[in-house]
Amino acid sequence: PAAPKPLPSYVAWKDPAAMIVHTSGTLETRRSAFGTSIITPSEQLYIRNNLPAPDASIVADRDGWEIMVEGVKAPRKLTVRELKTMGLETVTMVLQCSGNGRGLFPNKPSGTPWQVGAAGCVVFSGVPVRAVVEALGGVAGGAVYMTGTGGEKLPEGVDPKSVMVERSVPLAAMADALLAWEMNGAAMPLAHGGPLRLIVPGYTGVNNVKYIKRLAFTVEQSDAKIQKTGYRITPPDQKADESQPSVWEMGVKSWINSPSGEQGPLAAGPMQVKGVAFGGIHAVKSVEVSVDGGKTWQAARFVGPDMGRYAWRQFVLPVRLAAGTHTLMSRATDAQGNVQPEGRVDNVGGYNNTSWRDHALQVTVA
Ligand code: MSS
Repeated sequence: PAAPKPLPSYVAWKDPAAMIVHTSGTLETRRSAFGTSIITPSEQLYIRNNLPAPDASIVADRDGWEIMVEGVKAPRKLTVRELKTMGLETVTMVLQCSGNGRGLFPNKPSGTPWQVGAAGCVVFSGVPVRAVVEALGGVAGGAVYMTGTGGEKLPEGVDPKSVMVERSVPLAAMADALLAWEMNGAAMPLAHGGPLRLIVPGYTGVNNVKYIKRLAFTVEQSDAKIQKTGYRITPPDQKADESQPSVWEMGVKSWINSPSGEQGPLAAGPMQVKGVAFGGIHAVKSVEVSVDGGKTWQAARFVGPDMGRYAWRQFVLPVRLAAGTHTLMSRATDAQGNVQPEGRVDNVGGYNNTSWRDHALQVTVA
């Protein structure tokens, strides 16, 4: 096998043993690296950059970073220093790429073949967007979307709209959204969007715009390519267009992290089946585990504190496995009674794979 790719220099501080480097802009957390203490350490959190990360000079003066707020009664530029006077909230949440699980689609859609590791559970702190909006007189008439623009320098000689990271989400998402400057108890790393990142709990990764330089309340969705035709649930064999659902809210999902089968045959006898479960936009309520390929299911137990609606919960089920091959899988239910589906919704981009069958693990017991 080819030697593992080294960490790109802008994320040289990541834990190399925990990461699978797909490309310089796509790094996945190894299944075996998810511990059982809920929070994903920043050094082990996945990375997805649609554009090269900005220069480190943008975090030299974090408090001086400016964001333009538009589509409010009193639009204006605000510095992070000013935002810090306007409010403070903390949210623990699952940050998950829209394409997490793409590598489990049998037809191998183009894009990074993520397994389960384009996700993590992290703590963000910042000012609630609604506090900022209130301070600026409220949302201006007619706006139904919240649109965030990333602060990357765009490559020259190409249409800016074709590359810029600008995402619109329904205005309702403002209720729990933050402009965050801190992650996991430290200043927001540049690679994760420092100095300032838009946080939209319950929505897929792409909607959480890094190095945000503009927040606008808009009547229309952004006309950037990443919004218009990118990140849409495009049916197989069709072309992406604006009539198809945008990849926004996350659905109920779970997977097993251990035993992973990665370390070769397991010793027969007692073992703890462990994994993560989350509801996406709703809280997760319960999770079941099957060790016989989905024929029978047993309720697993959540371990550790409940960190709120948007966080994942880790689960455990003690089992005894005899010699042979076993298929392990998990299936979560959210607080609204939505059950993680057996199948996936096929789509060109390979987005939103929550299928419990696709996430099954084969383990060999000797
Ligand atoms: N933002 C910006 N500005 N840029 C870019 O590139 N990306 C996306 C988000 N945001 C971007 C942004 C994506 S796509 C994702 S996932 C996320 O981010 C990730 O994060 P981290 O921190 O992990 O890297 Mo898919 O849906």
